[in-house]
Amino acid sequence: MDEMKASEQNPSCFFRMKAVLSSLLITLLCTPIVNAFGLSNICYVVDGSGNISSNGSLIKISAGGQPSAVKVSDSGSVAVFSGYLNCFMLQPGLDTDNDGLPDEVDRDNDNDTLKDAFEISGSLFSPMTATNPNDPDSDDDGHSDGMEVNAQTNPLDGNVNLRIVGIEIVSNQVYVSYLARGGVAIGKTYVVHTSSNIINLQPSAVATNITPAGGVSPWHVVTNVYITNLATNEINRYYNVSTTP
Ligand SMILES: [Ca+2]
Ligand SMILES: [Ca+2]
Ligand SMILES: [Ca+2]
Ligand SMILES: [Ca+2]
Repeated sequence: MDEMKASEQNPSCFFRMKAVLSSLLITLLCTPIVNAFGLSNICYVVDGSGNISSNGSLIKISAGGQPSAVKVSDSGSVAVFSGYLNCFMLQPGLDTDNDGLPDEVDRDNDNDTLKDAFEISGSLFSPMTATNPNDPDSDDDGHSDGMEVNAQTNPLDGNVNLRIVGIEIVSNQVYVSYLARGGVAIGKTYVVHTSSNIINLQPSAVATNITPAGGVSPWHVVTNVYITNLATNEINRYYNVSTTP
């Protein structure tokens, strides 16, 4: 789409300038003009299942499950489809994640392990939640969009991610509190690991197949607590919480 724009702008610029400037000077002048306006706003319509319109064209959009209609152009005519419009900026030649692939050919602009198409559609989150294809951490909470897919935490809420929020010792018992997702079947269970040595960390699972209950729809955030007895003469112990799969 952007290469087409550049090729359309170059000839018009060339012919406009040809009468007064040499072709070499035209090239020098026109190239930065095209680049300066090369920042494109790419838009997709996303349907109720998180599917985006094919090849970026605004056609074949399912009407299922959408709250309102969006008018889009369909081969020159105007049609009404249901869905939501999602846009992001694409600058040809920019390599957002410095992996050697410019954004226009990189399927994962920001290297957060979520492909651009999934970020636009939001279909890997439940509920469906679009993220920024040009920002590896859309809510700036230190947990990448890809990590938040794995944990099924809200990628647009910087206060919520999978993390331990407290470790307390009360009456010879250890309370390990962590933010989790409860109440709904998301295909994830939680695992608590522990280790006595953070330098040579070799954690072992002490609790598996944890399925927290509760939380408020749609993200069902809960503070879950793992409780264990404090070992005799124990000085240091470290904990880690993860999801499976
Ligand atoms: Ca890249
Ligand atoms: Ca990405
Ligand atoms: Ca992202
Ligand atoms: Ca995040």
